Amino acid sequence: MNRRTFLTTATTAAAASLVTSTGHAALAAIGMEQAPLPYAPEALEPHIDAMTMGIHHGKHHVAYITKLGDALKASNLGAGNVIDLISDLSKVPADQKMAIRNNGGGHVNHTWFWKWMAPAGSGPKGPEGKLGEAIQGTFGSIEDFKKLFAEAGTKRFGSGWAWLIVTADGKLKVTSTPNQDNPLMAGIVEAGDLGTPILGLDVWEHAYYLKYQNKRPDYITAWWNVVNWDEVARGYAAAKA
Ligand code: MN3
Repeated sequence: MNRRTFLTTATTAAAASLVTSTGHAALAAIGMEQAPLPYAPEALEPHIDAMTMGIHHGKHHVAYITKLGDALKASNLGAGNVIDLISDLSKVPADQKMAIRNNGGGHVNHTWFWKWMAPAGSGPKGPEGKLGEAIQGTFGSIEDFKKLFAEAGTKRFGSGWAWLIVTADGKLKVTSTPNQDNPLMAGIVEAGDLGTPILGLDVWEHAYYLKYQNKRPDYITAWWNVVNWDEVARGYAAAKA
């Protein structure tokens, strides 16, 4: 299996883990598991350090999954598509809504986040092809897009995410959400900021504090080196299809 095949397989597995049913003891009953990282925890060094990746994937993401499992059980909701569930929380009992919003968002956002990164130099250095053209057409230039996206991450007060989304009318937009909310969450996110995320950046302190401490802008600058532009282009093509 070559590297590209491996990454594609791992990405597919990561997507499938949102809906399939095997593995992880705590989740067997509700039909979810956590996919392994599609690269070694140290593979994103020096931009993202191995200890941060290990704790982030092995502790933080696992905690979201475990708590999501508890909340789904308490809701009498069985195995299903977590993305569909968090996109429309109306089926969730009131007393479990916040837990499913936070931990379902946490699980989905992190599943995406791992595949939106790849070792520096393993793929294109920036957006190419149709995605590159759309970014330039929308934001003026790649640099202008990166500046806007970085600002969305830097200005997000407290914990949250910066996003590049494809809106329902097929346009690109940079947005930001607090906590573990994401741009699919209708009724929670402002209507104009709803869309399909094709790139997202975790700006919770747990994503960068060990290496960057209070310097969130330095983390964001370094993070561009490990963006998996092939995966972002795949997401763009799928969202436009
Ligand atoms: Mn995180």
